[in-house]
Amino acid sequence: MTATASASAAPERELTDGFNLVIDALKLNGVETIYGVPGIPITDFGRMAQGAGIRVISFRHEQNAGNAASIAGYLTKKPGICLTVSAPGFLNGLTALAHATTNCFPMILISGSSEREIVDLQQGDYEEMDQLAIAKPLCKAAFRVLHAADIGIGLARAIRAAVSGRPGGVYLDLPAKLFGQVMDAEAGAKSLVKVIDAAPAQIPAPAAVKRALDVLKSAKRPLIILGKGAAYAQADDEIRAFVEKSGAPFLPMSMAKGLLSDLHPQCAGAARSTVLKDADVVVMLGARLNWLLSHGKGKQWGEPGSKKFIQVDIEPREMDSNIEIAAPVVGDMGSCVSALLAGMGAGWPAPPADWIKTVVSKRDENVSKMAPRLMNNTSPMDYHGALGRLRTIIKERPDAILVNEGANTLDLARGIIDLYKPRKRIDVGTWGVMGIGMGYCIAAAIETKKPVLAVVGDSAFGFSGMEVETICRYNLPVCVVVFNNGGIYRGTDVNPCGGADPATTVFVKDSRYDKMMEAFGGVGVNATTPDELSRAVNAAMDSGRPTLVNAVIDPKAGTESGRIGNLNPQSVVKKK
Ligand code: ADP
Ligand code: TPW
Ligand code: MG
Repeated sequence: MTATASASAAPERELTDGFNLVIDALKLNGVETIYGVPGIPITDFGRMAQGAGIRVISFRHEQNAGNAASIAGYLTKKPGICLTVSAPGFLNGLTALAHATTNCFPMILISGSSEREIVDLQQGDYEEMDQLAIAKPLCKAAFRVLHAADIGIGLARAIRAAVSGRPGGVYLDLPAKLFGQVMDAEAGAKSLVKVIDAAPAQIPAPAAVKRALDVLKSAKRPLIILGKGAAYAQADDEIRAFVEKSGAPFLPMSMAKGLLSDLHPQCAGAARSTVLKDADVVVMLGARLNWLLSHGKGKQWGEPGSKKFIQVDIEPREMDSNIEIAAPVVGDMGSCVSALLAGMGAGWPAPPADWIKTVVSKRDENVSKMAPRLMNNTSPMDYHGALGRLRTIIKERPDAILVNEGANTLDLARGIIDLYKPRKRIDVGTWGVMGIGMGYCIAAAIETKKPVLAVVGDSAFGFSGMEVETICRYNLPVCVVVFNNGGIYRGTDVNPCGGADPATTVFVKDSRYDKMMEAFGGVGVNATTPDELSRAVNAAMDSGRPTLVNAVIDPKAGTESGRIGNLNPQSVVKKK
């Protein structure tokens, strides 16, 4: 172009496009990390996002990226972002989106999609699928953006839907064509929306607070149950003050462990059966009366009608979901607990001393019964010997994040490993789903910048095991301990008809999962005794190097379905 020609041309308008607008919208709303898998139509988007300073973590499978995003949401109270390609990538991410919704974790699954015109006429586009329709029943909200000018609003809607009220998974569908749409840069910038107060406080009604305090005051044997909704809310100081002022024993659900230390004098974790059966007033803080609490009924809960429930939850429809709630308190945890505290005033009466004495003596009895089992150094290891060592390691490193999945590996670790600080334990959650392990490790390391210890069954590990490459690639401070008992629940099953095929629940004997980590440059250790296990994990936690310890567990040590064998239907009419 000559100087004359350029001087005479109309001044060029600056342009932007869908790629840039999505990135600008994410950055404007404080998104720092995206978890995903690249491919058409989002490869360039991932590159550009990285170029724009967003951390883009590339996984080996979308389900693990989605699980990472979901737990990032739980740990930070900001929606975790998962980015996938169309149809198959989207479907791989969908399990995690549904998991996030079920667990009340804020997450946004952003998927590229094919051309609407072709999809709707079912003309066979590349990776054709009506993704929006498929996502809808599995998440809290689902949106599609068709015009570049709507990207700002689309993302704002997704963020607000994910974190306000009861948090959950949100699907955001971005068709390939959208990314390439061009518009005037100034108009584009103006179209972006910064979400103000994405999760507004929800103040409980004073009458509801008073009703709850009246019920609590009437209690002779009060109990407080802390759930992961309470841990999520980050109202740690208020919750501690409320529990301490009430003087009631508390029982943490698994991911609420550490919200108040498991060694807190009021912790009744080791007296679970006693408190559930004998309490007369139960305060539920951010926990649902679902299968994990036997729906609030049955033998575990003592005589029918023997207790009254106070429930604090942000979701009004949670009340009376399984049984009658005598005092529903609807609002966000921080506001509700603060209102309860204020209403208690000074001089709130302590619960009757005999109740506290009963709970404490049961707890201490159970703890001392367990103690010797945790100190054994036998080989092959049993769960108690191995977990006893890991319990000490977490005690010495209360800031570490514990990731836990499996059956026996899960149930026994939950009971044995104490937690001391809020949101340090993340696990299989409401579904008891296998496969959260490595995705959770990666997000926990990235979001909290703290060392991560994963305690996972050999079966559980297999669902996300390939992500050890991701752990090595990003050089994350993650130590994975695979409890290798050679199978699902046990490693001893045999094929009932004696054929060449192995039993359905067993794996290759004497597998060496540690070699997987070595294959990608990390540290692998084979540990056959609790002492060896302890040395290897301590070294990993000190060095921060990606490590996998293959912990050889006695194949006979576990039980079928771990602690939930009662939910496992078994045929009584077995044919020969
Ligand atoms: P757990 O599995 O630990 O028992 P659940 O997942 O069953 O816990 O229950 C969590 C509950 O917490 C849900 O009913 C959810 O609506 C509620 N919740 C989530 N966030 C908040 C919040 N900020 N304030 C109050 N309740 C919340
Ligand atoms: C997505 C069913 C529950 S627990 C488990 C499976 C397959 C594995 C238990 O073996 P593991 O632990 O991990 O070796 P251990 O110590 O008892 O030997 N698919 C999904 N989720 C679930 N929950 C299952 C299957 C299951
Ligand atoms: Mg196993």
